[in-house]
Amino acid sequence: MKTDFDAVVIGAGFAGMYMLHRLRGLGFTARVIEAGKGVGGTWYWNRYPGARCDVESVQYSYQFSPELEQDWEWTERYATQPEILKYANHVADRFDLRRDIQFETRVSRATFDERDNVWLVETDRGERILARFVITAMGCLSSPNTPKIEGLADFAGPTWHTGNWPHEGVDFTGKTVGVIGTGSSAIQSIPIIAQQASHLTVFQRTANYTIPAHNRPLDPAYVAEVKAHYREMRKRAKTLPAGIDLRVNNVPAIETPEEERLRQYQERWDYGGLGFMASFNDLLLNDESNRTAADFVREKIREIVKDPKTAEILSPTNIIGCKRLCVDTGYWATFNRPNVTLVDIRDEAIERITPTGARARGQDYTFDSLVLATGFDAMTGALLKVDIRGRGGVTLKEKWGEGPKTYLGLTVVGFPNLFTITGPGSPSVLTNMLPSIEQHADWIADCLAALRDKGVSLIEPVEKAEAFWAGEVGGAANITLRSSCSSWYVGANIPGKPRVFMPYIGGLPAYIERCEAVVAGGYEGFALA
Ligand code: N01
Repeated sequence: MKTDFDAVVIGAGFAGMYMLHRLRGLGFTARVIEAGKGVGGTWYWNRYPGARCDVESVQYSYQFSPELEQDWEWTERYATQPEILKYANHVADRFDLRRDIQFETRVSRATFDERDNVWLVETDRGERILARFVITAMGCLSSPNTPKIEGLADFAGPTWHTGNWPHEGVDFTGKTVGVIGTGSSAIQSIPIIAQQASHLTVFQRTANYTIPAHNRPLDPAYVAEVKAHYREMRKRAKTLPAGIDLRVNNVPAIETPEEERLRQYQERWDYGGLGFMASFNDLLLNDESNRTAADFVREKIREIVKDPKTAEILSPTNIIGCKRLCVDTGYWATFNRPNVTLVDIRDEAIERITPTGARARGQDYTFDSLVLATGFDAMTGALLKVDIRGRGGVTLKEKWGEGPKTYLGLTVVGFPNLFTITGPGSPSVLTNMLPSIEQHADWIADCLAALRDKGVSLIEPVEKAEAFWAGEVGGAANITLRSSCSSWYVGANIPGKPRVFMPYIGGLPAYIERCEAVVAGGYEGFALA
């Protein structure tokens, strides 16, 4: 049957953009459908004050084009959201991507037609597009979570979600502001909002760990050095579980004398960033080891935060690195400011939002602007917002009723010719997203080319393979302490969401090896027709 395109790609963030580039390079026709007015995905929507990536800029970048790597200049150790968005736009221009991207359009439904083996993709503009393949590139953290707090709609002032920030920006000068949440987005924005606002009230449900960024402008000599050795750096990164080239101290904390342990933590605290968790190799495997790292950070909080009661409330009690570790600039010290109030809502949820603020712990807090830094319906949220229907009219929502199941995080039984870039069951959010995206897009592109060469029109994983992968994902999760807390990794932030550790935590090298073995085995685990 004649289709409009070989593939429809949903989303024009880094995943959709690179997918389009690869498909075009292989001579496939593709249409990318994007809800925003521009490219950039997460960096298009998350424009809150202080937004930046906490993977270092020289690593949080595409590696498919050596020319792009050499030409682009990152200016800071951790790139700001505007700089990353500029980069995304540069890539779109450089590779002439926009002509195949349809902006300001949402895919509302995608239905697999079993008779003709095609996908019918419908949009909120009323279009009906036929394609052989559907490739989702919607991001893992792109469906903002607005909690159901009583009275939220009655708040008299403006309410913003960090994940859907106004493009013209928000000036908090002279405003009184309430922030709900203390995850990465809050930890980045709170220091800046506190500097602008006349008063800031922070509502904290779970105290979080954060490590100083020690962000700085990049030294041209360092950049030249990176550029001269980009290939080696990328190669090293691929050998490490998170796909980030950082120094791993491959010894257990538990077997290290206390003095040396503290020296190691201090060195990494001074260096800054996510590498703190690579101080030892057992921090996410052994409770006791983990406690040594957590104690170190709690001690830092006590040193920085002057009021002991506030320091105590800010001190996390859970496993460090269980929820996503944060990276900050001046977060703890912000709570020494006289214009900042911390409200501990761990044991008592906010009673209600009132027209002039919030009522919590029997007290009224007033503010004229409200910031919801309340995160996302992670990994499955964006996928399930689209009405995706596979064989027999079964929806993806029905299929994933008890939690997502995929083969390699890339494909789903009952949904032939559907690929999910960085889908649940992939390492994605536990890794540097850019190389993970490229690995997925490359795998999909190569797969489509192989199918074409073989004259195969249909690919679908078999039950056994999907069950095997679910076992691998669950098995890997059970070994680590990361599955032990109420994080978005397990869907705990969304009431009613099945509690399943969604990403694959076995590490990028093991994952890549598996993906390559599947191909070498003639697409082992898939039925080809
Ligand atoms: O969201 P979060 P985020 N009442 O889910 C609280 C990536 N990211 O946008 O922990 C009160 O982490 C919630 O409390 P609790 C990164 O992967 C990266 O900050 O559920 N509070 C929590 O404190 C990150 O992990 C970067 O108890 C409520 C907060 O809101 C992910 O995105 C920057 C509540 C949500 O924290 C998500 O980060 C930013 C309620 N009803 C984000 N509901 C960088 O690269 C939720 N909360 C730097």
